[in-house]
Amino acid sequence: MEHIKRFKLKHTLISPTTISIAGTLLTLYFLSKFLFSISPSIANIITFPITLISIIFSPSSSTISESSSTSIFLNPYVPNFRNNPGVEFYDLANYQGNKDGWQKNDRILFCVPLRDAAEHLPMFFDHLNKMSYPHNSIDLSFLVSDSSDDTMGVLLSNLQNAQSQQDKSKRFGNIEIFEKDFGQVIGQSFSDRHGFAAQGPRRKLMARARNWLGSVAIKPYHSWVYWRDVDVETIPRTIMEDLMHHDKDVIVPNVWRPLPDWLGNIQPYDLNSWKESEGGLQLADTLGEDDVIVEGYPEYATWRSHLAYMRDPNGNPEDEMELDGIGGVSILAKAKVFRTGSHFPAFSFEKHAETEAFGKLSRKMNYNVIGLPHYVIWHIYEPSKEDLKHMAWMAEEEKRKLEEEKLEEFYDKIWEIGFDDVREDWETERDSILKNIDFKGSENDIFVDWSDDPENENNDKANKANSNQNAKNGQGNGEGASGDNPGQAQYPKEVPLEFDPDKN
Ligand SMILES: Nc1nc2c(ncn2[C@@H]2O[C@H](COP(=O)(O)OP(=O)(O)O)[C@@H](O)[C@H]2O)c(=O)[nH]1
Ligand SMILES: [Mg+2]
Repeated sequence: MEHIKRFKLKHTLISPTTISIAGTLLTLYFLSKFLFSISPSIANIITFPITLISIIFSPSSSTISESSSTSIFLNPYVPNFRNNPGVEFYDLANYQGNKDGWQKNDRILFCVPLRDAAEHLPMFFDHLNKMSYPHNSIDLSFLVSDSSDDTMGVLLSNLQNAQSQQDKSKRFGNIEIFEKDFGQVIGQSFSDRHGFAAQGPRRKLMARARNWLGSVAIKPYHSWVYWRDVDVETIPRTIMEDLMHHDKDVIVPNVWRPLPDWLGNIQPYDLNSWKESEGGLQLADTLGEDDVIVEGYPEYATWRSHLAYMRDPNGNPEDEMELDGIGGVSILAKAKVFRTGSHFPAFSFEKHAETEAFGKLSRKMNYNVIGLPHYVIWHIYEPSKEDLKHMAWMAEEEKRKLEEEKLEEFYDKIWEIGFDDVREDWETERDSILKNIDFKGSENDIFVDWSDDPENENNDKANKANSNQNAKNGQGNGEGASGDNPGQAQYPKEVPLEFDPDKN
């Protein structure tokens, strides 16, 4: 692990014992300037020993920024603390934040608040390890609060992996972990966190957590402070440089989230980045002293322009938009913003709290607060309670359909095995079968000749008996008894009604 002492910058260059050397150097310097105006090549020969000596005398030359490395000549007096062990000296002018900080060794304090974040940490570290900003110049600071999962354990093992990488340039700078519970009782599920009533208290508590973290972690040698939530799914590896080169006091990207297909694919996520509106100001006037406006809820119609909705997928990622309130998923700020007193209000500041109030407060302190409408990072998708219900219903539907399909398949098999499909045969045989049918039907009597039956005699008797009976009942003569069963009345008299060839 890199050690912070490495970055204590020049403060012992001129002492009583070195005063004569410094005097000589200064003389040589002015001489070289003079010579340079006459002949640059002669001047280079003279200035080379000066450069060499200043490198040797500087205890941390590798980390001195461009502006500071020349300050020996611009600011000759630097107090000497060599004989005061434990005293550190920082010229804070050297940590203002350069727009090309990755080339100037600007140190970034990277702050991450964590709660029940174990499941997200591997993804988070994956992004972290891929970042292009020089890792040695990034100091990581975590605050773990109110967690019921193994956030701390997972954090430690991921840090261990990161800091034991063979390639030392991949290791991060100083790392600090703070632990403090704030008694957060609002659950960490999507619906718990995003219920309307939860917003005010939750935002105020988160503000306290951020302030604790930021205030204990920031060191004089930090030029930038970057705030990042753990649950970002997709983010460019150049995020630091992409934000930094805009050279703004406070800057945020646009934050969207992916959605499952059935919900429409993608959606703006962070509605906390916005530009103030007349409607918002009027609403604020109607609210109580401690109230906190939160965006995205019908209870508070503000009619503000949200950074999220300004996005054009084909828009220029460099485009900037002035903001008043900002979200906290990914904020890059110059360290001086915090040093001069801006912070995350844990109370209602202009009817806002936490990151939105940080934006407003920073504006009030004349810092510029900027959003990038077409430069997008992607928060994870977490299903709400409604989404979970719908997903459960979809899963049931899918199961039901599968069972239905299986059943259909089964019936198809039974049909194939159990029945011959004779529909085609019927088409060809129908005509020859039907040709023997007497379509005139009941108009003609059908005579059955039983004369060659050996039991003819018995049948004859039976026929006669039946005929007599039928005559008595009025059947068989076409009159019909009730009219309910006209077909029966048209059987020929010779055929017994209940004739059964097996019995007779
Ligand atoms: N220290 C601390 N971190 C928290 C707390 N609540 C959330 N976080 C972390 O703060 C970041 C943002 O929280 P999150 O719940 O994702 O916010 P949302 O996406 O705006 O709903 C994440 O990294 C969380 O792990 C808390 O009470 N204390
Ligand atoms: Mg989140």
